[in-house]
Amino acid sequence: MKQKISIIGVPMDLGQMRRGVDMGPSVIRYAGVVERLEALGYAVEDRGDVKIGRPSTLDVKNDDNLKDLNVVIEANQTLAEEVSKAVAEDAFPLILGGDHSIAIGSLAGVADKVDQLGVIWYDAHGDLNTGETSPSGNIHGMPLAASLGIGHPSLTEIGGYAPKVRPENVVIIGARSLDEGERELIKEKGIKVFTMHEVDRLGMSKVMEQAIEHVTKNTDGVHLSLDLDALDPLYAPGVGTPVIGGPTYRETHLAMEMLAESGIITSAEFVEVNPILDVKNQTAEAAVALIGSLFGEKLL
Ligand code: HAR
Ligand code: MN
Ligand code: MN
Ligand code: MN
Repeated sequence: MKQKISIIGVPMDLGQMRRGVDMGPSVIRYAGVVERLEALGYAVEDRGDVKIGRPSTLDVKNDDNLKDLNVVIEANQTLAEEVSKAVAEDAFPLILGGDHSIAIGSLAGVADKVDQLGVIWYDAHGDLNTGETSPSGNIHGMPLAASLGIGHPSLTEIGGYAPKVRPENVVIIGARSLDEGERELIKEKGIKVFTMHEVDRLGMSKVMEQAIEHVTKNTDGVHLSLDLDALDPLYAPGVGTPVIGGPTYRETHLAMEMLAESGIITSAEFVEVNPILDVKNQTAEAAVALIGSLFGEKLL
């Protein structure tokens, strides 16, 4: 019997400034995610969407450079509880965003159930900012830092504990837009990063071999956090912060296929799909196709 997959939607768009990414879970569902997984023989349970509050006019930007902090905290707290329930039922949590700020809640929900959690962060960005280093105040640029226990306590303590993950158990793949404070943090903590330079130089196959080895060394579960803006905007135009020069659709499929073969992934999220910015739904469709590969779909 294959493991049950629990889908959790998180229609969050307040971690950044481009409206519309709150429709991400909905378009990923319309693109057929449940049917795709069922066709692979999985039992799929859709747990619906986490409720997202509306910001008060007093809460747009606070003194800590953390936009819409209260709504983001509240949603992530609820998400952590939902993910935790799925894990308690031995289901595989598959979280659909929403902007990347929701990774804080996803990781809070999975990390307390495993001793040491590994994380693969597939993203054009590092998401390693804090209120102090962020050029934007957008919390979707901070979730990896928060999960490492770095940043404002109201973010690092979501789920009631910190940190969720240790720097040596994290690998970032596809990075090509890093802020100064993020670079410093990467060096200080010794975080393993395969930037686009390494992807170009080694090829995705070698990158994934090395990433899988790194992230499984001292861990007993691995979370995949896939930001669709990791892909080159040619293949995933429907994202709020596109950065030219990313991995192709096929390279990203290869990455997912290698993760499927390795069998290491124990939870995953697909974030930042914004249908308002998309072209003929191709970013949502890419997300669903990549989810298929992650769960073992083969070309032949
Ligand atoms: N690094 C920039 C910031 O912190 C841009 C972050 C864009 N982030 C995402 N998530 N789309 O990866 O504001
Ligand atoms: Mn991101
Ligand atoms: Mn733990
Ligand atoms: Mn990104």
